[in-house]
Amino acid sequence: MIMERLRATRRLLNYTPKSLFASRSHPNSSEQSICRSASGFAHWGRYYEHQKRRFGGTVWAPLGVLGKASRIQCRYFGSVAETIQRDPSFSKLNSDDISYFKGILGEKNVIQDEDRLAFANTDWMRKYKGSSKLLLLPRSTEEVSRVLKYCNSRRLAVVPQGGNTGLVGGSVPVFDEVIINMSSMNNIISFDKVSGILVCEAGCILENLVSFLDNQGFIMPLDLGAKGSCQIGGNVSTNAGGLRLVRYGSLHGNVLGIEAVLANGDVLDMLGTLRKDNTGYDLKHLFIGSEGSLGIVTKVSILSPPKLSSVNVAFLACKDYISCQKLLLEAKRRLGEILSAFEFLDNESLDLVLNHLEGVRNPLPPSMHNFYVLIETTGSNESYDKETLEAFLLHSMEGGLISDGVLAQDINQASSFWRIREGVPEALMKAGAVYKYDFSLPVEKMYNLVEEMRIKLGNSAKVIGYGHLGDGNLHLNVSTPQYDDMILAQIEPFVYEWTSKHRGSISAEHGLGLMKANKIFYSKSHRTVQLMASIKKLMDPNGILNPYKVLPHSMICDGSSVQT
Ligand code: FAD
Ligand code: 2HG
Ligand code: ZN
Repeated sequence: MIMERLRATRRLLNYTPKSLFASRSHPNSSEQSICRSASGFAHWGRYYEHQKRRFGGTVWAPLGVLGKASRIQCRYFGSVAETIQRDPSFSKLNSDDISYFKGILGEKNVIQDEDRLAFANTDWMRKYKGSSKLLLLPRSTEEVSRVLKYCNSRRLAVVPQGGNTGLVGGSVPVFDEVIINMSSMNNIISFDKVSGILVCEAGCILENLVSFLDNQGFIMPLDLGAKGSCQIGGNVSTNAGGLRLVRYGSLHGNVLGIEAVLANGDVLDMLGTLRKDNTGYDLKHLFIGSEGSLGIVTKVSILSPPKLSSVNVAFLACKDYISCQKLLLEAKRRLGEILSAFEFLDNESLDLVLNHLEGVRNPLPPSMHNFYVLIETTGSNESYDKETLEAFLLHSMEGGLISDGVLAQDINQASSFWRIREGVPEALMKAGAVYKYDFSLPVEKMYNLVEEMRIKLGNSAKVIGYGHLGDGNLHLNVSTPQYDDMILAQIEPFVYEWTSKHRGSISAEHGLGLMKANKIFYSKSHRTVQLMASIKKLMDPNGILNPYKVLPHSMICDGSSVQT
């Protein structure tokens, strides 16, 4: 036993990668993640072509069920087993509308091409599909304002769309809503090297901002697997969490200002660049996480921390979930301010990645471990950071919290460890149908839900658990060969009731979108939701912005239920 421990400890500290990691290249190589690209996509057309390739050249026709029935109702697989009616108060698009939009945006930014529409109508998971006949690509705030003003006057419903990487069906139409995609608003407006404040347009792709800041010696306070496609406007609108929230906090803290266009076309200039500003209600927070239901975010100012030179990444194995929890506590205590990520995945998640993603290998010798933890430190003093991390690892190994582990010796190894963690959503997509849940739960209870779900589903599905353990955020995914209502009925409402009973949140970071609009009461009181509905009514009286999403549609339509 002691010999085994010693061997494991040696591997941890003297990890020599060559045999295992011969083929990996730069962390941003296109193989890294489905969504990564070194250059990003400045233009929607290129973006579309890339995404089309990514999905194997398939362009999807709208769901059969949306055919003749689409005018009145639609039904989605997965998490929305209920029927949704098209709101009859919305107008239908006509040729005058198209001419008007062409007049504002120019012919080439008014897209009616079927292939491109099929793509924009379909979400990343290929689970939610709308039947919009129009995609608009505004290039300025002024254009967004004119488009919305017109849509509001005509009662044409719209869907704001960023990189379309959302996981809750919020970024695509439910019926025939006009899609307003922000990818043509992708300019960096200013960067202040003294304060680290970046001001940019909402359509900037996250990875492009990361590259820009990297050249300036700064970083984005936000990082996620979808960075090669998602846009900062989408990130702000979903209040995306991601891989480094444990260190840099949420966008509510990092976003200093926002410019947004309201449903009636009014432009709200809240694009402050001040760290401190207590003049009245801080309305920008309403737009952070409101998923396009209150306005379209057109510009953002964001505080970026300086880039620090010393980054270390360890990939560790733990025998049980209790050890993962204790390791987290130790990491917080012993690594303190240099801890920049604490991610976990269970054995089933790792298996999925190894079985479905090419070129991904387990850096540990094949042996049965139940859990894996990825720890990253970021600091400014290389020798101090390394010593601190190594001392922590040795201590944890000796205390039995870690059963095995490897410490990356260079950037390629570090990125190959990250690839394992970031690759889970992609591997799930390749495995078949997936029921995706994103819970905030007390860390000590979190994994019980995965175990209970496994018992409930038996052999009929694979249940996997992973996520941002450092933030108490569990990604519970149920993977099956195809969608099946019987499986869904075993998962829901069970998982929501369980989460509510443990005072968790049914959406830690992905939002509510269409998937969970009617589930909000599991996490918020009736009174709170009523107030939200009143705010929505005040800001978007005709309900044209991203209808059927975020809040229960009945509360938006029924005037009596939104009184405060
Ligand atoms: P979209 O998907 O286009 O839109 C998302 C929502 O925001 C929609 O409701 C849309 O209407 C609205 N919206 C978009 N742009 C605007 C705008 N300018 N103004 C107003 N509303 C707008 N999420 C996390 O939080 N953490 C993760 O770690 C994470 N990892 C992911 C990994 C993968 C592989 C994938 C596919 C997704 C991941 N996500 C994660 C989910 C998703 O990437 C985030 O929600 C992201 O912030 C969405 O950005 P987007 O530009 O793609 O927005
Ligand atoms: C992640 O952390 C994303 O990888 C996606 O939030 C989570 O696929 C999921 O469930
Ligand atoms: Zn996540």
